[in-house]
Amino acid sequence: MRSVVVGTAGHIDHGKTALVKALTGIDADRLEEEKRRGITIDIGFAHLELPQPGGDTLRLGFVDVPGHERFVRNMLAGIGGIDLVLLVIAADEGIKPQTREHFDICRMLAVERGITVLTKADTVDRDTLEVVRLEVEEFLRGSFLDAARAPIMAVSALTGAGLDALKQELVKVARDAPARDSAALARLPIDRVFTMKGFGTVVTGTLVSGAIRKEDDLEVFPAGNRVRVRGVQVHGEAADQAIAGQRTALNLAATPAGELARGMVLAPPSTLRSTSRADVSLSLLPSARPLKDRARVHLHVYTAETIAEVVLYGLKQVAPGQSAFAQLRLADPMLLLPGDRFIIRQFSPVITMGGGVVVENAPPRRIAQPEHHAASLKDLAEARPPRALTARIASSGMRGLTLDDAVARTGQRRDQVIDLAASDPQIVRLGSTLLQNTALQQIGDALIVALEHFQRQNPLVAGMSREELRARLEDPSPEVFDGVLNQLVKARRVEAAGEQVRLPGRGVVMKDEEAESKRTIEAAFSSAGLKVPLLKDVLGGLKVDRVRAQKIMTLLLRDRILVKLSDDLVFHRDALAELRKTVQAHKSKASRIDVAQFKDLIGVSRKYAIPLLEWLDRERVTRRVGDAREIV
Ligand SMILES: Nc1nc2c(ncn2[C@@H]2O[C@H](COP(=O)(O)OP(=O)(O)O)[C@@H](O)[C@H]2O)c(=O)[nH]1
Ligand SMILES: [Mg+2]
Repeated sequence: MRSVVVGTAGHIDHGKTALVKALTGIDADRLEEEKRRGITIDIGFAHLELPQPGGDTLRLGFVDVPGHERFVRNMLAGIGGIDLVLLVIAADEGIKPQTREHFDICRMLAVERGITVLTKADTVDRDTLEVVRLEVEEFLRGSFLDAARAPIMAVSALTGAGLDALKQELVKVARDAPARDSAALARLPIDRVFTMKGFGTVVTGTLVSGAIRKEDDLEVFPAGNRVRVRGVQVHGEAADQAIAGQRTALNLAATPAGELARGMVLAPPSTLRSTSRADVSLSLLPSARPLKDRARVHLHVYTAETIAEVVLYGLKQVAPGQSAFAQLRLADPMLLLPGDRFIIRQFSPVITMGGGVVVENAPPRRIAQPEHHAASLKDLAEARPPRALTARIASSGMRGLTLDDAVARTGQRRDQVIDLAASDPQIVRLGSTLLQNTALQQIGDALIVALEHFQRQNPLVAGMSREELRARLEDPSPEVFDGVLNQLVKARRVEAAGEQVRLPGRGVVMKDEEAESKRTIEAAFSSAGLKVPLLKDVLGGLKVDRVRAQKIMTLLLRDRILVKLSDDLVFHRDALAELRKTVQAHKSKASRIDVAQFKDLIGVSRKYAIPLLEWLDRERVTRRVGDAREIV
């Protein structure tokens, strides 16, 4: 069964609510005040099932919006996420200000299809109807509702004339509407929250992507709290799940209605992130005033609204009718994803001035070259999944993009991201990081250059420690660094031994007496256990001179064969490993140990005991508590 969401648009009193009622039998004006005053104040809802050719049923969810200029912000909460629009124009009045404003909003939100409906056809004669039709055709020329593509239909909600033809046309237009992405992560912008006797809290909205099932846990954005779905309703009927493109009601367990509000969004927990900054492409209406850099505007995205500062990239202002890339800085965080459409309204007086599309929801904080940045945004703006992911990985350069970031920045599920990455030969996955093959090669080349440089400068040193080498590069994550290094080792471009990395065949060339001295030093410390000799005594007894002896020491320390705990205390790594075991084993007898007990346990003097205990603290084998140690 196919579901589409239909929105109304048009000037007040042009017959939107009457049309929805004539089509569905449902009065979308649900508020007491709306009924009393006879005008729509907030968005209302209705639904209709129509048979489709081929026997399948089409489900239409209607969002009826207010036409009054004072309630445009309510209209905006309803119109985001619709699949097609009914642009309603009364035959006896023709085009009015909110006909224009609502139509502009639909265009800015990139609504792609709809039907223009001339209502109240019963109130005018045939000639007048034709005049209005011509006026409307002229008004729509070149737009998505151009009469050459989208029909203009005359109806009367009073007499029912034209309603059947309109229903048939709805089936046709709905058939061409592309299905929303039900495979992506679910997102439900909340448009209503209420309490139902015997049920508890209910929220409704148009599910813009993904699917929501009974018993799902969801996160509330931007608040961050969790809710559980006790029940799902689609088009007023209980369902096991709601899928993208459906008007959806969720009954939430143990969540007071006061914790939720229009503008919040529900999505799977720990996947997406709210943001206070977004890079966007925006356009101004020809009727708008110029938009200055740093101007404040009202921002509307789906059912949410906040105030945003518009920071232009390399421009002083945007002229009416023009487009530009900009960063929006939001007064309140929102959940935004690339491709989300938005409307901006002038700060004061509040009138619609333009709209656009979110390009990036995690833009860099500092932009060194705004023009260059705008160009890269152009690439990203044009990229739809799966290209959107590839483009983001490309722009992440040598740092790469983690799977978590990829999910939060594209709205694709983790397994989709993994599959996309796996199917693209240009992309490599190292653990949880994705990066471009070319970036991987760049890191590899930079690593070799750093290593060559180091070994030229330090001919007596066998190699570089992994950490030091990583620090010389543009700070790749440990898993990227390890991945690159492993590849280089496999390709025999470098050699890795424990902590040390070196160019092949570039081990230290030692003279015989140096090699012998190295063995002597190591043996002296190895055999001493924790009762180590004084460093100067060991060095003094070598066959090589002081400078060489010092270099050999440096080597042993760099390779972590020896570990220095203070100026004159050096231990062999095996002795320290032994110490660690002894202390850990002691835990079965006592979880605490004081200095005296420690001295007894390992048989050393206080002079040794203190630095050793401090080393154990640093290694997190023990934790200092007062004068004693807790064994962790
Ligand atoms: N004669 C006639 N009156 C209509 C028709 N459709 C709506 N109306 C009347 O026009 C007024 C405004 O209609 P409504 O649906 O509330 O307009 P909305 O503000 O666009 O929702 C109401 O008094 C309706 O009864 C129609 O097709 N024919
Ligand atoms: Mg109405």
